[in-house]
Amino acid sequence: MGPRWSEDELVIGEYNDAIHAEVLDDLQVGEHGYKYRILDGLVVPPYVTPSRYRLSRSIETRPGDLCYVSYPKSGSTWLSYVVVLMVHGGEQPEARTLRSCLHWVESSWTYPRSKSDLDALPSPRIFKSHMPYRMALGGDPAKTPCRYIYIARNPKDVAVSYYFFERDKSWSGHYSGSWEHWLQIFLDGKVQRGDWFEHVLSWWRNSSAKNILFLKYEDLVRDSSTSVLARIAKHLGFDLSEAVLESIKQKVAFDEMRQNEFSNMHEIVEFDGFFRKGKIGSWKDQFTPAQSDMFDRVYAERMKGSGLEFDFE
Ligand code: PPS
Repeated sequence: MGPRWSEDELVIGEYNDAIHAEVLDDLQVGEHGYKYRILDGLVVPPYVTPSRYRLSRSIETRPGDLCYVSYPKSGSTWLSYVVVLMVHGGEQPEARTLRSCLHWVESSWTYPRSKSDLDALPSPRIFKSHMPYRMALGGDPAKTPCRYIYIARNPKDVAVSYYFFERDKSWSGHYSGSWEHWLQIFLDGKVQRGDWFEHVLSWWRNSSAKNILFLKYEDLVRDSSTSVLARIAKHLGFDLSEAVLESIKQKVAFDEMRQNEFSNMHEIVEFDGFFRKGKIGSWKDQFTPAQSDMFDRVYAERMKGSGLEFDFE
């Protein structure tokens, strides 16, 4: 049985509390109008609702299931297109949009919305999540048959990308603060999906599990061959030729994805400018030298002993 919703139902208009927040009494409004709720101690967007979160936690994943995960603004959409193409042997599927090929269970904006919707989905089910490890889709990832890919990006570029994504946009609760303020709440772990360090390190510390692949956005950007794509294919259990990997690489290039109606998310009214720069180091256009020094100090302290490093340029 196929999905019970149409692609038209996946079109997203403006965010609306009454529809998307599902319950209103736990919504909070922080400084500069930043709207959120707290779930299990984590700051999440209003459209991540208690019932959807419970559903995503309770999924009993089955062999063949795939789940890609990231902190926001870390390259997850890019990765999602790679995964969808790999599932379809390197070809763009018949569907109208990339989003309709993915299941973002923790979000009230999307389908599927019930256990029976989930059960009815054909394999392989491709799940999206922005949760830290302890709140992952499907329970404790290392103990499930699902194959997870976590993609992480250097936090200076994440902070900047996130600022432009959230600023004045209705789905985030109309955040209207300055960059300086945003940087502070980002470092304080008060933005939606919480503390970047905790999020990334939670998956990093569990990445020796054989069903978890930990990737970096920068490695994907810098990959002049197809070696990162080959690692992804191997992890997902797909035997793809060099020619197929090469064609995937071309399809997921920044300009290609931005122009392609299938992948550019034109169907989401508020996502204008989603494909912003797609580079390593665009933080340099935004951070002052003092902000950069302050960030570097926090970064050194929080990452100490983790064994995880990022390229910032
Ligand atoms: S979201 O909304 O949290 O799911 O965002 P996410 O997709 O994780 O990250 C968005 C950033 O990824 C950039 N992007 C790409 N970079 C390189 N190549 C490709 N194909 C690509 N597609 C998306 C996107 O431009 C955002 O980064 P910034 O720095 O804002 O440009």
